[in-house]
Amino acid sequence: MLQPKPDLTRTSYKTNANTFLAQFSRLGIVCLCLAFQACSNNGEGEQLCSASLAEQDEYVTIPQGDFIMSALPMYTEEGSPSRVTVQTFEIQATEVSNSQFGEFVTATSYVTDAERSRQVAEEEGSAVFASSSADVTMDDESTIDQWSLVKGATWRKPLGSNHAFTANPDHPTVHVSLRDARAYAQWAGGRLPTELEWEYAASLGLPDTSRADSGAYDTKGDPIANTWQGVFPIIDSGKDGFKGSSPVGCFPPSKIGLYDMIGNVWEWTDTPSSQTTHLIKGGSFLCANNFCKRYRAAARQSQDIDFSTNHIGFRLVRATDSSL
Ligand SMILES: [Ca+2]
Repeated sequence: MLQPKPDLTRTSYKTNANTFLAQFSRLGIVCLCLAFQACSNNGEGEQLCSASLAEQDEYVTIPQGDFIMSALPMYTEEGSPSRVTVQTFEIQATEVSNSQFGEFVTATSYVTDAERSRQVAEEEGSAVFASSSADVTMDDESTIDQWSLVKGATWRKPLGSNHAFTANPDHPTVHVSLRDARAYAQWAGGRLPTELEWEYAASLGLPDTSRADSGAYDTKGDPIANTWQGVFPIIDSGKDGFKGSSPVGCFPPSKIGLYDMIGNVWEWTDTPSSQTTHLIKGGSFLCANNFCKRYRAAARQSQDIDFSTNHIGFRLVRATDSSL
């Protein structure tokens, strides 16, 4: 049965997690979460990384072909399956990393929307989610246990300027708006993928297109992408090796050599869903079985184009040499 689309607008980022906390508290599931925590690992997992730094700059050629878009839909907004044809293009093997985005900022002195909002409006900021189980250093006064709008949360300081945590160069860059992602793309000589291109590339790489979650879990139920294991938003067991984002390319590549198409961070597309929103794809480290099974190629989410969060990044596409 299809499930309704959640309301994830700018203001509701603060309320969704609170609602779930209240529900789970009433059900007494906190005890269950403590059990999860007892058996969780430390979430570091850096040793799992398989993509080399060189692969951060690589593109994979996607051949012309057709595929079933919106296959195995799970939520209302995903619509119905349909066969569509896609022209050839190239797509980045990994999500754009902080290191790559930093090169762009150094070269252009670009200022992101999240950085601008910190300067111009008291109520503005970028959305941050950090659970109490996240492996980051926080002081007592600024601990965040659900979504919050945080002034000073930027790609440089994903949890805000008051936190000691500084962006890892190899993690996907986050707190980027659509404008920010497009600016990087123009500088780097690429563009953002359409939803069609993104979903086609993700689908080609799935281990088993007959299983909706085959990009996130293997046939034994073990994670093969960075999502959330445990009861969202209370406890992330980190069974996949990471609580929060992971360095780009830390999980096995897809069948066609793409990393993190499923999970890690959502990715901007250049496909609008309204006058003020664009579609994001792929799910993130916050997608959990009990809340957001959007760790699938067909999943789609609308996102305010001038807004940013710590679980949305992007990757680029470009024309193939033969089509230039
Ligand atoms: Ca994870």
